[in-house]
Parts: sequence; structure tokens; C-alpha cells
Amino acid sequence: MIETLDTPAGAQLDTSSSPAAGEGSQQKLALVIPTLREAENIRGVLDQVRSALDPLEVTYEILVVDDDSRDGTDAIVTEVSAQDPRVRLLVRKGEKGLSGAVLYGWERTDAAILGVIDADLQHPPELLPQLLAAMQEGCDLAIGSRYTKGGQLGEWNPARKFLSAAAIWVTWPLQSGHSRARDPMSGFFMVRRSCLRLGAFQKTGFKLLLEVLVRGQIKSVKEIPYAFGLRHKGASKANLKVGWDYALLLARLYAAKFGFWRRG
Ligand SMILES: Nc1nc2c(ncn2[C@@H]2O[C@H](COP(=O)(O)OP(=O)(O)OP(=O)(O)O)[C@@H](O)[C@H]2O)c(=O)[nH]1
Ligand SMILES: [Mg+2]
Repeated sequence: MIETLDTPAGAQLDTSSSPAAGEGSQQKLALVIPTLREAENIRGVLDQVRSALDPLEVTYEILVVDDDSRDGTDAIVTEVSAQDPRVRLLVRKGEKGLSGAVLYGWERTDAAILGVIDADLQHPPELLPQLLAAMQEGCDLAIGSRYTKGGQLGEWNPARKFLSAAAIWVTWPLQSGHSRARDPMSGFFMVRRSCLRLGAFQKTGFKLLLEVLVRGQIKSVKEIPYAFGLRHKGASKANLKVGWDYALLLARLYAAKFGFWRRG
């Protein structure tokens, strides 16, 4: 199934017509793959994700949310989708932002379990069965974690490791007891739709999980270790703006929790 949807810059998404999680979709999984110029990786990640999910007892769909990459990503997904209608292409026009792309996909599915995985194969699709099993056992949130016992950061230099640890440390006062995670910056996770009110989330930036942890009604979290790989092909989209968006997100979350600056 292919859905090419125009979203003018700055437009508010109308979520009122989004399908609600229905009776028959209680255990359905919708996995978003956000893409910005990932033509070199998308076929591989789609193949690996489907190979990981196909043996499992789960109804699933994969939503590739592409921000009008114009590098051929859409053509590849269209081709795969013609053979496997569980793969859907959503193209946003006039908007960018990793968190917003993920939310855009989640708002356009009736699945009860919502997930996200990067397109560049830094997140191992082989971990999907364990994440899903945690959700099927009743967890509200299952995280692919680099910081829990057995997880690894991969080949980062000491400065990047320090910055990553510092970025996590400052989230500690925001996280509450039952929904604490060692890796609140992970981009690889599944969450129960019923725990979230999607309209409230920040659409810019890369750190959607932190907001899920802080704003969601999360009662149980399971972290499953993995080693963060190297980007398979193509160029990184992480830049200084991602850092700025993270600072804004922290300010909003601190304001909402502790009531200073302005209300978030
Ligand atoms: N739709 C959409 N996807 C995005 C956007 N920015 C990044 N992505 C996707 O989000 C995922 C993570 O982006 P990366 O560039 O890999 O960021 P990163 O993993 O922090 O950086 P590297 O370690 O250098 O790869 C990839 O699948 C990107 O294609 C965006 O604005 N829109
Ligand atoms: Mg990456």
C-alpha cells in the first residue's frame, strides 16, 4: 500500500480521524522506519525486519515515513510494497524531523503496539523478537538498550561517549521510579499505544523516547541489551540542530515537571 500525503510546512496534523486501536488489533505491531535519504539502506532493512518478524505470531505492518528524500527511497519502498502490502510508504512533504516522522506514522495505524527502528541498520533487526516478546508479556515499553548490562556503544570516541552519558545524566530527575530507563536516548523501542497521548509530543529532534518515558503513562519498562552498530551506508542526519532540539525538549520537560521557565 502506498500513501503519498502532502503536509504543508507548519501544518498541524489532524489526528481526529486516526483509527482507534480496535478489538482485533490488540496485539498488532506497527513499526515505523523513518527515512531521510536512505536509498542505500532501505531495501536491506526492510528485508531484515521482515525476516525477523515473519516467524513470530504477530500481525504487523511496517510504515516507512519518508520526508520527501528524492533519492529513490520512495521508489524502492513502492516496489517492496507492491509485493508485500504490510509495507506502507508515507511521504511527508514540507516537513522534516525524526520524532515528527515517527509520530506521523504512529498516528496513521490502528496497531496497539507502536515501534521504531532506524533505517541505517545501526539497530539490529534480530532484536525485534525480544522486544515484541516483552510487549506480549505485558510490558508497556520495551527498549533496545546500549546502557543496560550487556549493551555496547560501539566504536564511539571518548568525547562522544562522554556527551552521551552527560545527556542521559541530565534526564535523571525527569524520570520517575517505575518508568526509569538506563538508555532514554535509544531510537529503537516499542510502546503500548494506550500509554500515550500522541498530540502532546515535540515533533522536532531525535529524542522521542525520553518524552515517551516522561509524558507517557508507562508502568513497566524492559531494556534489552544490544550493541549499537556503525551506519551501514549513506550519511548521518545528526547535526547541531539535533542538539539544540534536545536542549529545548529538556527545557520543556523540566518546566512541565518542576514548573519553572514556562509551562510545557
Ligand atoms: N523521516 C525522517 N527521517 C529522519 C530525519 N532525520 C533522520 N531521520 C532518520 O532517522 C534515523 C536516524 O538518523 P541518523 O542519521 O542515522 O542519526 P544517528 O543514528 O544519530 O547518526 P549516525 O550514528 O551518524 O548514523 C535514520 O533512519 C534517518 O534516515 C528526518 O528529518 N525525517
Ligand atoms: Mg544512524
